[in-house]
Amino acid sequence: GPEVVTCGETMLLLLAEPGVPLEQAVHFRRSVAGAESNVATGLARLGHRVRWVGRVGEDPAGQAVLRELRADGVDVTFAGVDEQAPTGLLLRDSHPHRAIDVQYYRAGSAGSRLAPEHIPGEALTGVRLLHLSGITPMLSPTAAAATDRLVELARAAGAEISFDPNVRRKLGGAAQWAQTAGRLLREADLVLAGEDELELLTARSADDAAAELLDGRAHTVVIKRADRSATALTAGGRWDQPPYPVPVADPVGAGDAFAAGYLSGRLRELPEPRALAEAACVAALVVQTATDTDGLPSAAGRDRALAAFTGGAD
Ligand code: KDG
Repeated sequence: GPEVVTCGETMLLLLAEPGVPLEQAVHFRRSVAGAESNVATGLARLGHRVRWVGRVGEDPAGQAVLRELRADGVDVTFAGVDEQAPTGLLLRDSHPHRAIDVQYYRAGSAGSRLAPEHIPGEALTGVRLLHLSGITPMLSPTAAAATDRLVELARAAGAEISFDPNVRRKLGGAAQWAQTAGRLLREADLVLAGEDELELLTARSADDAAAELLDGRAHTVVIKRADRSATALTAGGRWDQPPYPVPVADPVGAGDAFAAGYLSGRLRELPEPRALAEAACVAALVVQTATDTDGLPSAAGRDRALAAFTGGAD
């Protein structure tokens, strides 16, 4: 069985040709996108056994989503097909500097109709880690109830819970994010969050929020900063990780790549600085390529890149 389970909505992505604003774009590349399945793909390529749970429509987009996940070795045994609703779509452009235009066509989608009854108890049997994001509970009340069920199942299985808020302002206002994702934030054993996200969800500075989470359930909080550096905080100390300098082609997916890199390090019980370095390395590989997942490396690819980034010093 899998070591890791993730759950969320995965959509068909239509990505405009590089640099062209969405409104002007004529040529699109088809890919798949979903924060949690991006993490699953990242972990699978790094050699971990990982399962994605979610719903797609009974349509070609849904087939494409499942086929791509399967091709990367992600277990989709517990992915479901909704005969009444379509697979969600995401259209976006990409640009290294200006803000990226993301348009969702996901209201009422199959993924957003996820509900607790779609998650059988066996979905988490023997699992070490459940990874969730704040997007899923923001999709619908039934999807929020599904994340509650996953949290219960993870606890019953003795699995850890990692959480990335992944705040997407198009999915709701600040108060709704604070309430809905804030609840999951406090259930997590391991938090990976942007500085601004921690501020939004807790109405405190990121450092105060981290201290409070560490006083609660969390054993580790990783804060990702706007300058792309990161800090890991635990009861045992604090470690800073600078970003590896690379040319950015498409920054979307960097957070998911960072999470996959970091969680892989933690699953292999590496020391904190090494897990952070691997996280930064995987993120640096993903931002150099188009789509959310093109740049996600194999374990060997990660090790080669990290050796190059650190001058072979590690
Ligand atoms: O994390 C990258 C995501 O933004 C993308 O894959 C789509 O899940 C997605 C979302 O809801 O924005």
